[in-house]
Amino acid sequence: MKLAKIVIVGKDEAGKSTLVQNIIPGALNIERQGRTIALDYGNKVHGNYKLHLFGTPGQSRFRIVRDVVARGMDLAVWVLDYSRQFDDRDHEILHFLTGLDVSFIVFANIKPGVQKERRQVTRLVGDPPQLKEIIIGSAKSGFRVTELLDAIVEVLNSDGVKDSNQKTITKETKASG
Ligand SMILES: Nc1nc2c(ncn2[C@@H]2O[C@H](COP(=O)(O)OP(=O)(O)O)[C@@H](O)[C@H]2O)c(=O)[nH]1
Ligand SMILES: [Mg+2]
Repeated sequence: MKLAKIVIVGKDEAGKSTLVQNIIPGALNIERQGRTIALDYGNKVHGNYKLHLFGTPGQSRFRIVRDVVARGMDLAVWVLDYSRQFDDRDHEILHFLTGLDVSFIVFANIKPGVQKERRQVTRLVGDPPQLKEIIIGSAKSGFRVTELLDAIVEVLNSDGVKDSNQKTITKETKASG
């Protein structure tokens, strides 16, 4: 079993904490009045990985927390609520993600009344090399959350994540499950 650190980013109210709770019911959430101020944390075994999921705060004044939590991550999941304007905070996140040598997956969260189209996501975020997958789903209902976990494991396997003793990087083909 390999370990992976997955960091969930996105602006406030995108659905990051909801997603972590959906994947790991009862996951730790450090919040104040509903706002994540430090992090969400939970772990889950999926495929050949134990995934350690860290949700980060979305408000820009807590950006430092995100940057610290993100250190050493193996993969990022960007929860994007595109029922709202793609604004400066989204551009900041895009800039953050494309400035790193780490793969990311966009989880486009369905909120009511949104046209959920993949090409709308690529219109917003472009097609940077780090972007490996776009999953359109719902953090709240759990729609396509299993597909998100499958995609996480698939990207980790194709990136070749360091195993627990760090250093060794193994490129390997997708394992079953
Ligand atoms: N309808 C709907 N609402 C959602 C969904 N995901 C999150 N929400 C709501 O959006 C709000 C913000 O969610 P939260 O997980 O706290 O966002 P965070 O700030 O990114 O952690 C909450 O009221 C959630 O119930 C979803 O998939 N569908
Ligand atoms: Mg939160």
